[in-house]
Amino acid sequence: MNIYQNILSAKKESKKLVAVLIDPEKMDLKNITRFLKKVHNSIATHIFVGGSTDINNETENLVLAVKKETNLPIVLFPGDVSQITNKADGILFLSLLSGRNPKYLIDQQIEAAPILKKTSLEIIPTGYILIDGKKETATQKVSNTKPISQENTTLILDTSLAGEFSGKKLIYLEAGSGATEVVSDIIIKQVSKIISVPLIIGGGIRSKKQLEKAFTAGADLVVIGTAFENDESFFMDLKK
Ligand code: 1GP
Repeated sequence: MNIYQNILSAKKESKKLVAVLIDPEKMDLKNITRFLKKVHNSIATHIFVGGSTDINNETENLVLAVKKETNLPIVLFPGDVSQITNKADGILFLSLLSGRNPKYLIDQQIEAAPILKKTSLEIIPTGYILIDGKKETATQKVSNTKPISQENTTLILDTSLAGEFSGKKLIYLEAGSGATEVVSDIIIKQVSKIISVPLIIGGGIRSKKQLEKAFTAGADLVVIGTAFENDESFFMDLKK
């Protein structure tokens, strides 16, 4: 499975991708079969696993449970180095480019490197950029960094470009889990125009309308977590 090549091909063919984000702290393993049935009946193309924290070290168990029942690619979206498991298919190797906290710019990556070297995970370098979603999010708290204001388009564009020029294969604009304001279509439009690597958008997307708006603006892959956790009937709107 070559996750990145598939994302690139999808972008080329203008096929839009949807990742369901499963947070190991929130998903009860007992519900995984029922949950995945809904995922499989929906337009979801990827499963992301991760959260800002995973206090009980549930990531590996969750990945194993998901893997048993899906053929969709399972991609780690880790809050930190403790959430790495070889049982997944790939990992977003994130650098928090919007922040100035060395821990999330390079320290965690150095700690992760020797662990990743021993795995067969597909490593996908990703520039992770927090955008103000009008709600203090877990990522902000944990990373002790501030998001970029949606008004500061220049900084968002320059940060995205700097990410691409430093070799990031994906740029991820993140309004934060449960954001009350999603990344605006104006920003998505401008960033997707200026970068040539695929663009991921996430944070606060709760309706098909918002999802389509993000796609029309230029998102290649949209990540949805909270909307499925709170109301699984949302999957009905995203039926194949
Ligand atoms: C958060 O981008 C993801 O890391 C998804 O956000 O939970 O708001 O869908 P939501």
